[in-house]
Amino acid sequence: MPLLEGKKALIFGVANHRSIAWAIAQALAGEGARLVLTYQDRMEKYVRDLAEKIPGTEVIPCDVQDDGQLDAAFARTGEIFSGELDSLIHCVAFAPASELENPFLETTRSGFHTALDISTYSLIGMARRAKPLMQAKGGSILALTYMASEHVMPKYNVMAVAKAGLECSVRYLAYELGEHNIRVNAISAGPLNTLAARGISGFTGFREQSANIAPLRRNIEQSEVGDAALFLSSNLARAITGEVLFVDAGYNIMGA
Ligand code: 0WE
Repeated sequence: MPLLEGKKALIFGVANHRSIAWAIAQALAGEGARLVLTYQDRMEKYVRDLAEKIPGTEVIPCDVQDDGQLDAAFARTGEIFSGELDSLIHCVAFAPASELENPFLETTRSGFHTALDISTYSLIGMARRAKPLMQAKGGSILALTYMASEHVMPKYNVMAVAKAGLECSVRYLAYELGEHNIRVNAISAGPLNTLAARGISGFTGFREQSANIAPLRRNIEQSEVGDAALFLSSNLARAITGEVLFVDAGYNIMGA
């Protein structure tokens, strides 16, 4: 039997065919999951075109900075999935470009606010709304993080603070939702060529360098994050919660 036969998944963060969220969508659907994808306004066309590749997939708008839109997205998801949700996938992050270019010392109050609102608080807001849909049978919540939350990576700046907060939120959510058999985990992915990474100067060189250092001597692919997400979303990971799983070809273990 497929790993996610009849399971219902809600995925935030598909922007285009390169999105990690899209790789996760394909991995979950490949094992029998039904999907709802949310999109940010300007990405509607890309997300609709992608959704058509997976029959039965529904697409709904959601700006994660707007509580009303989060309410509406979870209400609609409840309607589509008859009041049940098994898997919630959070693949959303943003900091204003200037905050990733300027020195960390120059981080603005508004840039900090935007980065932590979109990249960190949104997980808490989503988890609270997912709880009533998952309460009956339990469920899985998964977010994406990055190693720069623990080790300095030049220019990741306020996003590192946001990811540190996200990982800590994963632990607190795992604690509070555990009694409902709702598991909360994160995947810390190695660098991938996505829309989010393309806005970063010197990213290609950075990826080449990571491949040389990583024990597996290569970079990762989106599908490898998709497969790890499938595992964490499935019954195979039923005793795993509050965890950050590195999917980075081993890069994070290196000291030199
Ligand atoms: O989490 C990320 C990127 C997130 C991101 C990217 C952008 C670019 C466009 C957040 N906000 C924005 N804002 C924009 O205007 N990654 C893990 C990819 C990434 O970003 C880096 C990296 C890597 C890897 C930034 C500096 C150094 C390495």
